[in-house]
Amino acid sequence: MRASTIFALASGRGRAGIAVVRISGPDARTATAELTDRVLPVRRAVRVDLRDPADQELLDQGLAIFFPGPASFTGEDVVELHVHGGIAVVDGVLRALSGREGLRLADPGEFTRRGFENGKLDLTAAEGVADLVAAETEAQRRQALGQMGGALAAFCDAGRDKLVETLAYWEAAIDFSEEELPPDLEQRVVTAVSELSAAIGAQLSDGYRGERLRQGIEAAIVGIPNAGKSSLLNRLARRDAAIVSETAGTTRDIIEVHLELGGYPVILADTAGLRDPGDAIEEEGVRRAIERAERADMRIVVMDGEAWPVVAAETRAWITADNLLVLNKTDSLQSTAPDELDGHEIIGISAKTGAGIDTLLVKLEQRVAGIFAGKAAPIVTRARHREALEETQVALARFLDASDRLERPELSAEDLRMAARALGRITGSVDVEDLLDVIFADFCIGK
Ligand SMILES: Nc1nc2c(ncn2[C@@H]2O[C@H](COP(=O)(O)OP(=O)(O)OP(=O)(O)O)[C@@H](O)[C@H]2O)c(=O)[nH]1
Ligand SMILES: [Mg+2]
Repeated sequence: MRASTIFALASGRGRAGIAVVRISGPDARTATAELTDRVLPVRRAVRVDLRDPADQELLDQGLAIFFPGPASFTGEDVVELHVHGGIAVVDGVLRALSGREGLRLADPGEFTRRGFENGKLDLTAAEGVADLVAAETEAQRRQALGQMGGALAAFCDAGRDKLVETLAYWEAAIDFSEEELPPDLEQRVVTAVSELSAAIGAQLSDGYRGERLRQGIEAAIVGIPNAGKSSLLNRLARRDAAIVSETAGTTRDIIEVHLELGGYPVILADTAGLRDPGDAIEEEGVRRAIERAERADMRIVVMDGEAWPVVAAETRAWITADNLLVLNKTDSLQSTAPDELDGHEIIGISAKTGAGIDTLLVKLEQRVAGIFAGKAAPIVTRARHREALEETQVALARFLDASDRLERPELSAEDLRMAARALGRITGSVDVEDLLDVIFADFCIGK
């Protein structure tokens, strides 16, 4: 069946200097010819008048570039139209294209998916493209580029090659009688499998840094009502994201803002004040607050300076070396500002005046950087990778744990085969059809 030709706006929607419309498929060049009245040269930008083929109305003057397949992003013939980035211009061009026979609007991620299906990039690189487009901070960009560049794929491919080679040795044990076998065959295979298992184990024990970086590090603000948690969130976010009021128990839901701290993405959550709830809604708010604080990577415990030196029992439970202790409302403190509590440092701030916020930011940045600093860049960036590596580990362990493996070499060979398949699924080199819809649905249209 002849593949359909797809098109979409590849740049962001809205008003901009330039917008890029991408067309991919067998009719890309001819469809463009109908709009521009010229056959595009190969891989050279040319100035074109774009006209609606229906009535020859001028839509825009722009640039067109033709990338013949297979040396293109999708592996198919691709045309890029660079037009003025106005909503009416883009709509006009898309409408003119949609009127062409054999052309249709692309699904989310369809360009990259075609690239994958045509062998232009493996699954991990495709995910890297999506992550790069979504990257909001330097560290995320670096990680996405690493994955696009094949950091994870290289690890999986090397592991898989090693397994295939080992499997060939092992299958010799099936085909030959015990006397004919080299005496160290079993040992060699066991050593190779152990080494691979150790290498995967090292990647899995990465503290989930890759996933945390991709999604953002979670930080939660906790404390009793009226301590000034929402005021602090607004201060750090530099906008009025949460409602602040003198009524204790104002915040009920979790309110999230995205921050960049020292190049790392942080999702900061404001939570309901901890106390004996007055009603069912507050009860649910407190439950959510505790749940979020427990699962967060970092916690900022806010104490009320107006109550100092009294620290509420609800707050006491969170005073640990792991958490950042903040005393708010230092502007209305009755006594001198304390610098520690139970041996833990206290950072004095005023969410109202902004005093101490810079110090708090430095401490936060140190903590965030501490999660990543000095460690090799993680290559596992999604739950999908982790699950497949864990599955590989389980199969390898089954092989290593079977002391009777030489008596039943076929079963043990199957363990190695399963491990190789699980590794292969990460890059998409084996049976992934069922995964593709899920992975590419993550993309935006035009990618
Ligand atoms: N003087 C002073 N007042 C503050 C400061 N920070 C917050 N407040 C006031 O304290 C009150 C409570 O502030 P919120 O930020 O709503 O407190 P909260 O911890 O979010 O309270 P709940 O949502 O009820 O848990 C408001 O009246 C704020 O204006 C501060 O640094 N100094
Ligand atoms: Mg609040």
